[in-house]
Amino acid sequence: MKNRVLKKYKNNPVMSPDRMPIEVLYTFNPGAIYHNGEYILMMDVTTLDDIHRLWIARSKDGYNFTADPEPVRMPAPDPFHPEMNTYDPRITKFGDEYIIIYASDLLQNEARLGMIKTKDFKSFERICTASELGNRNGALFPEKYKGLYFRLDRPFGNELEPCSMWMSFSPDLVYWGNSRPVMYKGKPFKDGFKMGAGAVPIKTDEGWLEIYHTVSTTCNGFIYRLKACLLDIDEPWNIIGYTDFLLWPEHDYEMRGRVANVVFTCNAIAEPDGSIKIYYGAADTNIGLAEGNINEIVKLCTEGK
Ligand code: BMA
Repeated sequence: MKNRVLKKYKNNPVMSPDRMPIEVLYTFNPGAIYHNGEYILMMDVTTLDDIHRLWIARSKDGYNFTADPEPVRMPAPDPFHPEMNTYDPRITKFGDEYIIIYASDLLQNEARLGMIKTKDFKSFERICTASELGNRNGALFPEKYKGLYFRLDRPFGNELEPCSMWMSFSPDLVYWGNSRPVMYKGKPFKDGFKMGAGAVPIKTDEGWLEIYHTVSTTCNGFIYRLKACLLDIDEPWNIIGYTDFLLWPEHDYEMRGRVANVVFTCNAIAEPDGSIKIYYGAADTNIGLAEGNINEIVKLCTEGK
């Protein structure tokens, strides 16, 4: 691996269906955070009934994970949105709580943003369903903007059509609005048919660092790859820098599975030594780990703008 900014862990994947306590179809796209001496992966796990469930795996060292015996016990459903599939969770530490925004489907592609919270990753409480139909890739910032919660999100109509990354604001996590586009095809890229938030943004001296996915079209289907951008601290809907591709599918575990040619992230863990860990979904089937250095990624963003 030449001089890559994000280096894939040599023993990838760190999680795959064969390491689960029961037979499952896929393990992918985890939210991830370090809590109480443990790396927590909140994974998408597809069970044999083809339902996507949130399921936690834990690790002391960040490399060797053990899945819980059972999926997350979700709090009682929203009576107006009795979700079936739950996937792509993004975990934000806010005070002494963790707020999780995830895709909540009645059926595939009837997606809304679900929102739950926990203090211990054992019991979970529902906050609300935080969007109308047709929204995914919600990532809550870990602090408020001028007194308001704010998040990246991704409204879409038909998921086969182009869609982009937006930002919305809320006084209370329940009512969201003042929405605006952050990034779309042409702003600033020529490529990227679709794009959406990946990780919960990380605050740096230069701006909010966001690792996100872009989807390119080929004559043989989509390719999902990761890039990074920097968002202005004072006007966070403004992109002030961005990189080329940082992570792409190239190995068997990233190119064969439920959906081929996909690397996708819902997390980036900033370590105290300035390094970063990204637990990424690979071909919607496995979970890989890529590591890098935050300053190097920020530098690439500012050089690339
Ligand atoms: C996106 C989401 C992700 C998935 C990706 C590739 O739209 O549904 O969960 O990893 O497609 O299939």
